[in-house]
Amino acid sequence: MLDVNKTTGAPPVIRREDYSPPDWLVPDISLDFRLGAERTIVRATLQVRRNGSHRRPLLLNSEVEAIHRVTLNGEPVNYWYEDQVLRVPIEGESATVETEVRIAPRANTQLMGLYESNAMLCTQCEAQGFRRITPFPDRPDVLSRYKLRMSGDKALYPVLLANGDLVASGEGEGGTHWAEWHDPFPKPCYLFAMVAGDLVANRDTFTTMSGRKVDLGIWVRAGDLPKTAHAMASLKAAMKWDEEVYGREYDLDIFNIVAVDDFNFGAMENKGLNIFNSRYVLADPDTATDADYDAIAGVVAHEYFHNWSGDRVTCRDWFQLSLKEGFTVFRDQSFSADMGSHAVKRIEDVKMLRAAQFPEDAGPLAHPVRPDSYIEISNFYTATVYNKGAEVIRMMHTILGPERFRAGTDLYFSRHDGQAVTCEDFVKAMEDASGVDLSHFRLWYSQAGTPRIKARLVNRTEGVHVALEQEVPPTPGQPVKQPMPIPLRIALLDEATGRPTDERLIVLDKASDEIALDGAPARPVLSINRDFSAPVIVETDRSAVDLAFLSAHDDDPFARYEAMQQLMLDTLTAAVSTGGADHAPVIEAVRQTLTDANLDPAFIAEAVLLPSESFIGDRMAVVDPEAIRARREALRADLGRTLEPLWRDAYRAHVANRYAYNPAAKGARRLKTIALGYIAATGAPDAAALAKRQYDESDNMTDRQGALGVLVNGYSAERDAALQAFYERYRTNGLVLDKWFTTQALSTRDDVLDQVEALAGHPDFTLANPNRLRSLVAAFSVNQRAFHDASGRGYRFLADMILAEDKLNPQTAAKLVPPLGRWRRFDEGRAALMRAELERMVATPGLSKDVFEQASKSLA
Ligand code: B3K
Ligand code: ZN
Repeated sequence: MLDVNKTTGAPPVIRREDYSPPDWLVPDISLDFRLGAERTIVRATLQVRRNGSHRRPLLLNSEVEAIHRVTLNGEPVNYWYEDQVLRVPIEGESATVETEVRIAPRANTQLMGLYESNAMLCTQCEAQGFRRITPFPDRPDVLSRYKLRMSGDKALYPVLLANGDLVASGEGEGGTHWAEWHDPFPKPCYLFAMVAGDLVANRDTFTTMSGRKVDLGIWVRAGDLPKTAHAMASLKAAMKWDEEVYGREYDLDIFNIVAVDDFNFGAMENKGLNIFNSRYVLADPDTATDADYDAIAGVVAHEYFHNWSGDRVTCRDWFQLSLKEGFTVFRDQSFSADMGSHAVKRIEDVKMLRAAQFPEDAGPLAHPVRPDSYIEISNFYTATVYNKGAEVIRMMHTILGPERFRAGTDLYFSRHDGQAVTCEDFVKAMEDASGVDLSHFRLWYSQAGTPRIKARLVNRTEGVHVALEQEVPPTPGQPVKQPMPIPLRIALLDEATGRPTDERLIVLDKASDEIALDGAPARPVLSINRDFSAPVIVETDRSAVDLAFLSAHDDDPFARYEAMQQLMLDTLTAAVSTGGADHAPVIEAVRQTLTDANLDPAFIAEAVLLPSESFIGDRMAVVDPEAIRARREALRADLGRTLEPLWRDAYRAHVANRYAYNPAAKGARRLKTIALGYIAATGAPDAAALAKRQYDESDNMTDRQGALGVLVNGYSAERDAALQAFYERYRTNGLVLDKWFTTQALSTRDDVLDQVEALAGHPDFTLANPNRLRSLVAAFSVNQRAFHDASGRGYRFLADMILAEDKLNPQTAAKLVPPLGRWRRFDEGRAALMRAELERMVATPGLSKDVFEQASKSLA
């Protein structure tokens, strides 16, 4: 139901400045669940305590099917239920409030609260799902100790799990059984979880740094057990890493993970009982790609790390979401870098930031890392809060250095253990532990928009200087910006020898500045924002020659990659605006990289890939999807043809013998398939056969999906045969079938829209499963050329899907809106068509506030 302002008809806006502490605390809660998929009865006993001196009633958020009973200190009470809030008048300073309600897990298509997925019952409470289970003050600064009892049919639900420790279990009447779980750590209700289902566990143990043994379990359906080894190895590695790098020890005797097929996002860090989208648990070489393996390790680590950064120290209110998410993403990125290649991981993280966060920061949905207002908090689990938030933490790490940063996190955890705190508390702990003043730095939390830096070298009589300017663009609600403190790692490379000067860190904190660089060589070339030290866009006056030089010599791997990307981007944007450009510098630079025997194949693979079509579009005043596609394909074909012998060498050199999952084998697989793509781009007559052979002979999903991804862009018989074979082989494996949908949605063929529309009518397509929906619809919306078809068909398709999904699952529907909000970046014809779809959505009766917020803000 849409809670609306009675005069304007719009749903209410929640503002950060309106925060006030809770009127009532709930130190203890006991829950009793009588489980059933059709109906579950929930009884809750809340011990409540007045917080401060006021006479206000106890307010409980409640979005349940039916409220059966409410009592106060054992007596019936005159409660009042309106606008999904249950108000209980209380005279004394403390009381016992009991409620009994009914909920309907099977009818819960929103997948928030208690719901059914594949015959299992499971929960999702963050951010505001607990109110769909039982009436409660559903806000993260109300922390409670939980006791839970659940009972249900033993045959349907042989396994009963919840947060904390199992304290008792037994048999009940009529084929039922029960279990009691107590969680000793006070927690906000968004971390509540329970699961009932027919599951088996991969069990293991971990001995903590103080010698305590922790029982680990990864719970899945029986047939999936062989696919849990990688998740378990990742979990143990993460537990060890958090002890070594942050001094954080696990605190309960049990840590469980449960895999669920129907899940709104990646996974959830509930205390002691993480619930995961099965795509971030299940893997074997036949069904999961290297990217899947890496993502599993990253997400398992992320959720585990939340045990401290999120659970032990949680958020005061939802505006502080980046307190736990930005910090935890930084922690998982650092973990994955330590487990593999720092250089490649940094490149991947920056690619992700540029693909998801930069466009958000440049569009109508731009918001600060710590937002000021929201209509629906689910819409703020964004790349800004997560990925830019992680960059903000990383910049503090860079400015303070690793030792002082660690002193800061130690202080943060000890000072705030068991509390619900703010981003400000985190920065304050960093300041207090390091003695470094971060007052100006706080702007990174409050100002939205990606800063743009202009940097150039200037010769002064005293020597070489770097001249810097910054500009932070206006964003909704923030027309004028202050200059930000921007940490930039800088070095100069000697054009004669290729040698770098010592790297130095400068912090640009004014609108413009000029900084002397000592010890400059005679012919210096600027290497800046090394390791991507700040999440900014850097413009320089470096020539194609300079960029090619850096792409061959820069000693910072990220800067080296970046020089090549910049060279490619400059070439492609020139080609799009003038209709043609000199490809030679790019071809030479790629040749150099491909033949540099000192480089790791995984790095080469990243370096030789052209920037994506959307990234090219992001750098243009008006995006021209057709021209971008045409010019990018022309450069790809030219690179393919001119360097064909090198691509064929690279292909042959990296045809792996047998599958192994390690950095070297992963890099070889990646470079091999990229080389295959370039061979196909030449139009070579044997390309389809080569790809089909890779498809047929591969012993792993990375190679198989890679081959399919190359074939799907062409018109060969091999393409149809491989797509058919893939479908037949994996039709019963939902996660792999998602790849089949995605690969087709990303095709560069002209008829992709027809294909996508047909796939939406495929019997295996469903709106009920968020993974499947995203595999087709979200994937299609990033296929720039196809989605932005001048007819507007792509826009209509997306809007139809959003409206259909909104009826089932508003949270997941709303996540699909942002591509339509980019209309300002396109020509008038496309902009009008995109706006028309947004207007159609906003005018739809019964629209959720989730989609309303995204669509109405996108129109503004
Ligand atoms: N904290 C959850 C995300 C919940 C999203 C709610 N809309 C997973 C994570 O970031 O670890
Ligand atoms: Zn998280």
